[in-house]
Amino acid sequence: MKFLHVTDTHLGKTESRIRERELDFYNSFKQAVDYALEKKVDFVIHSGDLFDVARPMTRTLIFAVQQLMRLKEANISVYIAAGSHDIGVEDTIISVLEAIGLLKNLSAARYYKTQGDKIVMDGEMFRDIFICGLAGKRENISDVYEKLQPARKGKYNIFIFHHAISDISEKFADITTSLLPKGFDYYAAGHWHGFFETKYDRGIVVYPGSTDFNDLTEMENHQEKYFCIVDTETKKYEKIRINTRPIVSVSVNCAGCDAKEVSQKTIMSIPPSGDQAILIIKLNGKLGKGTKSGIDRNIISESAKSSGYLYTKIYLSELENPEAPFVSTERKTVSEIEEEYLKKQKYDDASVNVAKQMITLFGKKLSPAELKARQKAAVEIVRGFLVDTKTD
Ligand SMILES: [Mn+2]
Repeated sequence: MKFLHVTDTHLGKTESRIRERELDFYNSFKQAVDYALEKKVDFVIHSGDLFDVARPMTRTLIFAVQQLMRLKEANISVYIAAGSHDIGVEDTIISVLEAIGLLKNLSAARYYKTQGDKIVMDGEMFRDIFICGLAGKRENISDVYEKLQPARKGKYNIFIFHHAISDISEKFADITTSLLPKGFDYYAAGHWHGFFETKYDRGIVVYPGSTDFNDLTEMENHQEKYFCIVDTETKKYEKIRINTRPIVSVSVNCAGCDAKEVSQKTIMSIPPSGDQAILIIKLNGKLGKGTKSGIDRNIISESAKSSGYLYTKIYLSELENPEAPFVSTERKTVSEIEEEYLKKQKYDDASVNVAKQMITLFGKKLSPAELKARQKAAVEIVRGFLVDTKTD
C-alpha cells in the first residue's frame, strides 16, 4: 500500500498581508492533494499544523474543506494529529472537519484510554495497518511519552506526532528521541519545518518539513520543500519536491557609504526577476557617514518591485553605524560594558547613571504588577534627573 505524508501546511498564513503569500500556502497544500489523487494513494497522513491559527479565516476553512472533499470523493482517507498551531483554548477546528467526515483526528480524546499508569492509543486500522497519533501540546510532554503505548499491532504501524526530537537539535527539542514509543515502522513527524529523517528502533522517523516558508530562517536554510510518498511493502519512501515561490538573496557591502549611497548601491545589485520572486537583501559593512536609520528602504523595495519581485525583505542587522564605539568585553561585568559604551557615546555621568538604573529596572521580563511598581520608580528617577540637570 502507498500513503502520502504531509505536514505543517499552515493554511491561512501570510506575510506582511501580501495576498500572494497566503495563496502560496494554499497552492503548496494543493500540490500534495493533486499528487495523492494522481498517484491514487490509499490514504493521507498529516502531522499537524494544518492551519496557521486555531480559528482560521472563513476563506481558509473553505479552501481546506474543498481540498479534503476532493480526497474524500476519491475514497482517500485522511488521518491527522493536531499540531501546536491547530489547538486553541477550547478545542481545535480540526474537530469540525472530523464532524463532517473529512478526516480522522487521531489525537482526539476518544482515541485514548488510561490503563493503570499507561496511556493507551486506540488509533485506527486501515485494513491491516495500525495508525495512531499524539497532539502537539507541550506541557509535561515527556511524562506523556513515557506512558504511551499502542493498543494494537498491525502488519505495518504508523505513529503520528508533532514534536521536535533531540536528534534534530538538543536546543530546540521537545523530547529526547528515545522517548518515542517503540515498535512502529513509520514515525510521521511534524513541527520541525525543515526536512529530517533518522532510523529509530525498527522503523524510520520522517519530518517532511513545512510545505512553504514560514519565516526568514526557512527561506535561507531550507530552500526546498517536500511531502513524502511511503510504500508500506518495500518500507521505502520518496521525497516529492513542492514547487514553491523562488527566493533570491543578495548581500551588499556598504562600507564607507552614506545613507544615500547605500540605496544606490543596493538598487544596482538587484538582479532582474521574471517570476515574482521574494528578494532578501542583507546589508553589511561600516557606514562612512550617517546612520542606518537614514536609509530609505522604500526606494529599494519599490525598485525591486519594478524589477519583477513580489516583495523585498531588507536586513540591516549586519550593517554598522560609523560612530559605534568599540568596547572590549573581556573581564568585565555586563554593567561595566554598558557604562563604558554609554560614556564612549559621550553621555555625561548623570545620564549614564539614569540609563543604568533603567536597565536594572526593566532589563528583564516582569509580571504586570512588578512592571507597574517599577514604572513608578522610573518616574521618580527621571524626575530627580530633570531637577538635577536644571540646577546644573
Ligand atoms: Mn508548524
